[in-house]
Amino acid sequence: MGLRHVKLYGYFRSSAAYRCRIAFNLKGVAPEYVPIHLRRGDQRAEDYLRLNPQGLVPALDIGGRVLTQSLAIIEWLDETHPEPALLPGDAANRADIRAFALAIAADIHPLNNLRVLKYLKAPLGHDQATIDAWYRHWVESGLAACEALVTKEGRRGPYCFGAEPSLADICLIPQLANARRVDSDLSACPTLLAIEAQCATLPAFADAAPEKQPDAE
Ligand SMILES: N[C@@H](CCC(=O)N[C@@H](CS)C(=O)NCC(=O)O)C(=O)O
Repeated sequence: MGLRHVKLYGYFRSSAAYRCRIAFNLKGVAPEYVPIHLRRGDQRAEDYLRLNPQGLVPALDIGGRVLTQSLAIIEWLDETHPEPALLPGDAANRADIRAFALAIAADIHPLNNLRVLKYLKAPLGHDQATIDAWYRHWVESGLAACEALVTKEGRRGPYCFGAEPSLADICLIPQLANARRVDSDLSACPTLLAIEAQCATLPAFADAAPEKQPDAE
């Protein structure tokens, strides 16, 4: 089902936009997709900065009003389209899901974002091997902690926190895709990899993959 007047600004390889694509697919609604070419620097163009002064994707134009930050966009979607719930369960379960999502979105992802990696190269002058080591370090240690979060109190699978995919799975799958791009060692994360295999069986996840997007290169 199309979502009239709603536009999602993203980039095929952006894991934050990928989170939003999965969430929209799970809800069965499709905003118009507007690609912003991050490698070319389109996120810093004046027109785009008017939409998102942070110069980051995603942004969601809901008709004259623009929402930013993937988790805020997904919570807006969950509140306006309650089924299926992306934050299911009781208050403690929802806190677990939010904590896992933030462990990725607030603690892992920002350290490996494009603008941070570019800054390490210039002006700081690090070579590509050092930058890749930085990336792998934060993603491997961060995901090992996420593995502990989903196993800490007796696991209720097959998804991160129960029988249905939630905001936690929505954040996990794009972060694993990022980790693979720099050949990270994921051997400390067998449960996360099993969750990934489970998510891959759902078209909502499979159709949101970077290589399936119209701007994929
Ligand atoms: N916390 C933000 C992160 C957004 C973000 O960092 N987006 C990246 C792509 S995944 C971006 O636009 N990077 C552009 C740049 O670094 O110049 C969110 O969840 O939406």
